[in-house]
Amino acid sequence: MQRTLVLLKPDCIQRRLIGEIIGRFEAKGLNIVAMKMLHVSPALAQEHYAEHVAKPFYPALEEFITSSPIVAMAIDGLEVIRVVREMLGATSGLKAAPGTIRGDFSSSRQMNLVHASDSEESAVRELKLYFAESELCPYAPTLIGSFKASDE
Ligand code: 3AN
Repeated sequence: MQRTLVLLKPDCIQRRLIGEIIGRFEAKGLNIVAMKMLHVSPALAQEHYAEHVAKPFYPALEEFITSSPIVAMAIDGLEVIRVVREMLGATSGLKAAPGTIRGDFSSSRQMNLVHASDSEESAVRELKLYFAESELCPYAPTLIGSFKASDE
């Protein structure tokens, strides 16, 4: 079992795609174990995008991610870090394959709707930025037998 951080970014909220995109994670059988709406501050943006802070595109990225509220989620599942990244598709909506979230709904590299952690290390770091341990609500899904075999 793994846990990943997923953010529905300002463009997702502005375009009224919250339900559509959460629906994809639910339909896949993943477990949403925490969720909240928040406004990302410049300080949180700098922590979240630490690897990009020094890059020329960072000011525009910070302006975008702080422009409207976002929805943050913690999602559990088998191999969920890779599975969710594959559900999102390539970073640019122009390159993301049809059938992926970005491939179906985005035509932009910046307005690409959703962020998800890209490794176990990033997931641990990013989950702590958005959720206190006490905000996580892990639960045993009663429908688990309809989503996977007992030895998977
Ligand atoms: P992902 O969201 O797929 O993990 P990252 O972390 O490489 O992609 O990029 C995060 C955000 O940084 C992108 N959504 C985009 O807004 C911005 N970004 C990344 N690379 C570039 C680039 N070369 N030029 C402009 N913006 C970029």
